[in-house]
Amino acid sequence: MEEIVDKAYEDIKTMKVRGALDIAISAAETLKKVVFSDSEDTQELLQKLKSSGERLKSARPTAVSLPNAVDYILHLAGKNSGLGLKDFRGKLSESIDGFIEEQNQALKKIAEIGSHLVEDRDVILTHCNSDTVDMLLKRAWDDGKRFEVFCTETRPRYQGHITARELSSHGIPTTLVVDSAVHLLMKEMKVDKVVVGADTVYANGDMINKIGTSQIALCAKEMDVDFIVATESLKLCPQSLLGSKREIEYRDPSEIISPDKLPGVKILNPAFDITNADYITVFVTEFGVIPPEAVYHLLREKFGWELKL
Ligand code: RUB
Repeated sequence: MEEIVDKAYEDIKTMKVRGALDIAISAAETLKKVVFSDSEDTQELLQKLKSSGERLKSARPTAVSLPNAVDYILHLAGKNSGLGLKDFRGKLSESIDGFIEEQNQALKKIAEIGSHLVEDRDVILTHCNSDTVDMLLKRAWDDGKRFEVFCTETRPRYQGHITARELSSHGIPTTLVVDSAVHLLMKEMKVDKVVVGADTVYANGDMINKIGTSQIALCAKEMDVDFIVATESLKLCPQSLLGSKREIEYRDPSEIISPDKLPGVKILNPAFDITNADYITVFVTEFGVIPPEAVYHLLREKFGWELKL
């Protein structure tokens, strides 16, 4: 059992599994495996689920989808802790399947809703790689919209290459640019919309996404370009209602350059940044298109169970 959890932890930490939605689903799948690990009784299994969940949560600190997925599953486990081992396993594994299915449905719904925001001849800019954004753009293309997309390469891990490959192989005209080309591009290529994903969305409508996102939002604001965030409600941060700290992951400097190549130079590698709500036009969620001011209400509705803890 420990090996399964260790492997999932490593895969998330080393970004073999990456993207806020995928890491949440991977944690859920791992906990489902723990549900069927050797245990004497429900209480013992509950403890294993709790310790495995804590370990998985610590793999990456920024995307709230990860702790949300784990906390939700542990909440369900706690609710069913009065059941005998067999029933507990059956009930919890079914609920985990339900949770994963819900996320897949949310992804599809966002694509369906977000497709309406894309117009013919749009020039769209995206950053990093978001499954949610990819799905939305592919859906818009399948719905007959004809547009083009610029992808930033997204230093230092180049997730933009994944996006460019995905969209281009779907037939969408796609251009890759360096991250620092954004300001120029908005003017010269007349970008109509920025569409990005999210790792964490706060009660006040601020959001965290890949490093560089907030700079793009600043440019978009200056150029009067719509800044659209496609996000499942799983990325809403319930703790933000209680004033939680915002944690930005700093990754190993060697992802940027081998430190021996620059002796004496400190290298910083922040993986995410915070975009202020004022710079966001709308969020596209599975519940519809909402302005940043409406995030608070969605959060309260969705995470009622969490806030009672
Ligand atoms: C990925 C990233 C993505 C969000 C949303 O960062 O910032 O934009 O996670 O992705 P990393 P999705 O590559 O460091 O994980 O829509 O797939 O959840």
